[in-house]
Amino acid sequence: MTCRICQAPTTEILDLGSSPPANALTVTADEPQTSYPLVVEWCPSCGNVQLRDALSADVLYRDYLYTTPRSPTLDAHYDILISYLRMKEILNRGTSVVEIGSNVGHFLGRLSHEASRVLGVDPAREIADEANRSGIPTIAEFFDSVSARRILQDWGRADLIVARHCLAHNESPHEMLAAAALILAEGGHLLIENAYVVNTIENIEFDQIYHEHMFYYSVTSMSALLGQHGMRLVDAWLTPVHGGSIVFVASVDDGQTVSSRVDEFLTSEASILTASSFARFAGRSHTVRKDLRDLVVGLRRAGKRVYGYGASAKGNTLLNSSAISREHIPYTVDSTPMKQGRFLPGSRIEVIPEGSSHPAPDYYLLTAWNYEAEIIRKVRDGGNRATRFIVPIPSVRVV
Ligand code: DWN
Repeated sequence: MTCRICQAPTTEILDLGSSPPANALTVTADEPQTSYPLVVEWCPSCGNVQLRDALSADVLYRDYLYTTPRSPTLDAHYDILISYLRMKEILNRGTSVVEIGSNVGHFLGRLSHEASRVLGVDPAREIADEANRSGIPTIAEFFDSVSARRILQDWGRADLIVARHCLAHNESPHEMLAAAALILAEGGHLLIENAYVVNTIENIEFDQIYHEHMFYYSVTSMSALLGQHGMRLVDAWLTPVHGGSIVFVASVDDGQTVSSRVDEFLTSEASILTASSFARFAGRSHTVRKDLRDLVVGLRRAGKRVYGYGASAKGNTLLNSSAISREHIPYTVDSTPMKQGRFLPGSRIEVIPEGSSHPAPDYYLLTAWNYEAEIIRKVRDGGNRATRFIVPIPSVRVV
């Protein structure tokens, strides 16, 4: 296939079979579902890692169910982001901020106390409505050159454009960056955050591979992408959220000082983003999938009850690629009202509220392992001292 960043030929890394979109939870357990291939490939020329098959944004996002959870882990991350932006003098009381993929506006709500004005852009209609009800001005549109022109006309330019966990979620990042260039004020900045491909392959986070994640960025590939749009990477740093993410800071102003971290990442990635690293990632992914299925099947055969914890997108890749279904795990607990009562795509596991009346299981499979400490603390503080936890990534273990 062809790299969507630099058009060079790509090499297949991992084929996880076909599955429905990770957030396509169904209303009934037998609702027909369409499955699509999940094949990851790598571009040796620019370092880009991408899905071979990109689904249309309408299929993925118009009736989207993921709402950012209220989480101490994420709140602490928002504090770090805001402190960084203020320290770098990118954010102050006069700053105009647009957030792409703003979801229900948790982060934008925090930024609204630090900036002069904020605007959210999110294509999921129900989620945008929820953000507006909570006072975060949000337009229910995809961020592209059409919506950008309307923002420019109706709202004005942005000194800061935030794109957390959404630039990887779009078949054409070129369209998003071209649209960003239309509304970015002179001397403005972009803050882009996504899962970091080095964490994905080194921590065997194959469950980060799902149809929404069309790109798996590195400093190498992000630099190549930004360069095609007259933008420069001026800083990059790691954060542990969502299993290990990277924050990119870009500017169109050539006079900006570039942090030494950028070159340090480029150097380290040159020895990590290699064919042998990807082959090791693929091999260890197969091992985790087999170990997880063997453990869950064995526990079921021994009469143990296993529930999922967290109806996460990554959890659906973990379950479906490990051939684990509702015959092994009858329920998954989740805090998201829109997900409760629905059924997970592919596995057809029913989603039930946290603290539901169902008796606690013998084991929770942490399909939201990125909140391991927070979830275990919540379960224990709730008086459940018996249920044990299966943590699947980077290798299957019981705690
Ligand atoms: O890139 C993306 C990341 C940032 O968020 C999106 N494509 C979609 C989404 O991925 P995810 O669904 O894997 O994200 P989370 O935030 O890891 O999902 C956690 C799930 O667990 C949510 O449905 C909420 C739920 N949860 C819960 O039930 N109790 C979460 C916490 C913290 C809890 O205490």
